Amino acid sequence: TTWRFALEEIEGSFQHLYAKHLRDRIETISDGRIVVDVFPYGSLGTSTQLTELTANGSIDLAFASPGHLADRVPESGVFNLHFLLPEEPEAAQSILQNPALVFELQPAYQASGLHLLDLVSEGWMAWTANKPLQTPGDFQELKFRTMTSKTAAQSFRAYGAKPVQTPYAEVYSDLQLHRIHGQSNPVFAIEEMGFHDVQSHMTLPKASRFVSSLIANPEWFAGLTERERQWLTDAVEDLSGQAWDIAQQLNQERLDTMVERGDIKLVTLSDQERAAFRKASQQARTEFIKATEEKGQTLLSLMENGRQAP
Ligand code: 6CS
Repeated sequence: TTWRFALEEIEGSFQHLYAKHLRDRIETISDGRIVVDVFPYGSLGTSTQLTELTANGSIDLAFASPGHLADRVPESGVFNLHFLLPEEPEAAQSILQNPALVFELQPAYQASGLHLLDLVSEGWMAWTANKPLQTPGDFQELKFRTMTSKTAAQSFRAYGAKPVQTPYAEVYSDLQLHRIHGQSNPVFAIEEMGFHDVQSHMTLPKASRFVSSLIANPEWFAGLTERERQWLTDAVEDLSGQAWDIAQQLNQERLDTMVERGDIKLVTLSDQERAAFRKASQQARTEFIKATEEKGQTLLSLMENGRQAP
C-alpha cells in the first residue's frame, strides 16, 4: 500500500522533516508494507490546490495551513490571529496539543471534506521588509504579502498595511520585482526560500506562531484497517510533541546561519512596542468573531487560556 502525503513546503523544510519522521515510523512499524510517498511543495500546486486534492482523494495526507485554509474552513482562521497563544513555549505547546482544540475544529473540517489529524506549530512568525517594522506606523501603506485567506490579510490590515494575498511560490519574485514590500513567515522558511536575498530587515515581533494543520481525506481515513489507523494516530501523537523541538532547532540553525553570513539585519521589539501591535491586533479578532460567532469565541478562549469560556 502507498500513502500519498503532500507538503506545502520544499525539501529541507519543517514539513519535510516531519513527513520523513512519519514515513520512517509507518514503514518500520508496518514492516515495509506501507510506503509513504512524500510530495514536497512544487509540481502538485499551491497550498489551496493541495487541500482540494486531499478533499477529492487524489492525495491521502497533507498539510493545510490556516493562512490559506481559512476561507474554506473559517474557524481555522483563529490561528491567523496575533497575540493569542501565551509567549512561553511550554504553555503554548500544551494549549495547541489540547485535544479539545482538534475536537472543536473537527466538524468544520469535515463539513468541507477534510479530516483534521493534528495541529503543529512551526515556530514564531518573523516579518521581513526593506526597513525595520517597529510600530504599526511602519506598516502604513506597506504592500505586505500575507497568505491567501481573509483572516491572514486582516491581521496585517489591522496594523495599517495593504495586504497582498499570494501563493508561497510567488513571494520571492514579487519581492524582487517590488510588487510587494514585505512578508511574514517563520525564520526557517525565510532562509530556505531565499527571502533574505531580497529583504534587508527581519523583525522578530513574537506576535504569532505559524500553525499548520495535518489533514487526511475522510474516506481514505475511514477505509484504513483498524491497525493502520492506530499506527497513523500513534505516530501523529508522538510526533506532536517532537515537532516543537524539530521546529525550534531548525529555526535556530537557520537564524544562526543568516546572522553569521550577515544576510539580513535583525530587529527585536521591546514590550512597549509589542503592546502597540497587541492593541491594534484586536480589530482582526472582532472580525473573526463576526464571521464565526459562538464557535469562534470558543476557539478563541481555548487558544488564549486553554479553557472554554464559562
Ligand atoms: O507563506 C506560505 O504561504 C507558506 N509558509 C510556510 C512556512 N508554510 C506553508 C505556507 O503555505
